[in-house]
Amino acid sequence: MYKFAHITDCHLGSWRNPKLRDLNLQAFEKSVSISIKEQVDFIIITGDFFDVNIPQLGPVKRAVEILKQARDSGIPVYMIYGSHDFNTASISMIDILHSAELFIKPTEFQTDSNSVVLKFFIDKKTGAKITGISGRKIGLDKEIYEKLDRKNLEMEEGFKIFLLHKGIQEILPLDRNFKDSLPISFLPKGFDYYGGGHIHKRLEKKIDNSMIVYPGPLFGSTFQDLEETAKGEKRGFYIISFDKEILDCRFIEISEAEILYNEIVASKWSTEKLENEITRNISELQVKNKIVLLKVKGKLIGKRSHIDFGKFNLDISNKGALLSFINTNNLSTDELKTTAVQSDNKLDIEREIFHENIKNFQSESTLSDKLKKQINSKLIGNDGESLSLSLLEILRNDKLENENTSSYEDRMISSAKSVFDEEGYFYDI
Ligand SMILES: [Mn+2]
Repeated sequence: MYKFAHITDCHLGSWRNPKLRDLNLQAFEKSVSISIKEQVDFIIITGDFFDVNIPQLGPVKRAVEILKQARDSGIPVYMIYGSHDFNTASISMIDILHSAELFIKPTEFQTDSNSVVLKFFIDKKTGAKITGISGRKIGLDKEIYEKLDRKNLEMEEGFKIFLLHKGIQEILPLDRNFKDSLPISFLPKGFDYYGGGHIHKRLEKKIDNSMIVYPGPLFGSTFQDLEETAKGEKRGFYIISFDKEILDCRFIEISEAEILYNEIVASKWSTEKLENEITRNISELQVKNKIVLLKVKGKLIGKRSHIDFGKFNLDISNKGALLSFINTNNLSTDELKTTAVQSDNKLDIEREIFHENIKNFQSESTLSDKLKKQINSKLIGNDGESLSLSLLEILRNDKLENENTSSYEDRMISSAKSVFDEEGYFYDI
């Protein structure tokens, strides 16, 4: 009997928050160390290994070390790319790992105008025949599937695995809208195992003698992922046992941190009422060592800016939470009234809008009085208006061609800081 592990959607390097970024890397490390302990014969990874095509070097170093652990244990890794991993216009980090032979990419094909002929990669030890198609940005891989020479693949004898980074319409749950999926008829029939990535939900289905498995992300890369984990979605990977056919599919849960999700729905509440409800809610929560997600939604009478959400975050942290996030995206208020402006040119209109809205500005109550005073002197009135206009000017800069999101963000942040440099930083001494 042989075994392989199926891991997907690691999104290594995702999360700006260092604790979350680390938990995500830990989840990957754990999945590989369990695979080594279980003595699997090989590992398959079905895309979105990295979160962006040029990730930060810290997570890359960890990823390389972990992949090397598998290699040193004699376990080959077969990996296809996901839509997040690469950019067709330039070299991506994943290509460098591939050049260093940290994994095998079983996606080679020959093509002419009418057909795409995929090549099988035969795993030396087990004889398993592996092939697959990497995911691309929406739609670009559709042509490959349309022209795929399925007959050749179907005629091949032996234990066969097909890897894809795309949803299959027939097995996706109906209650959610998944973009970018294909009908099952586009896939070659009769493979023993179809390993899927891209869908951030665990799916498992047997059709005739074939198993179709989407393990879902190892940890998750968005707040929606974490919210679903908190609501009971299990995260992890699969270990599959086989000889001439599949003998067993086992899901291994990876849970690096408990996630607590809570919702507060305001129904035309005053700011005082909402503040009291949040305080009561927080006092009742058991948050120790948990990631806390608090969603505050509904309708508020009064100004949202009068509620100091930063303070509530601090309260949750002080109770021992690992991390806390308060999401107020769906909290509507009547504070965003239309601002009437008189001017007819863009710059004056912008200045007037800042002039009107800056009146609502309030600094966070947890700051020291000294700091508040400094902040107020810079951010309110005419100074505040000039500062806002300079920042707006910087925000007009678009992402450059081939510039990835994190270097774009770094560039924007350092330009924005230069505005504060001229004006003077805020010091709490
Ligand atoms: Mn993904």
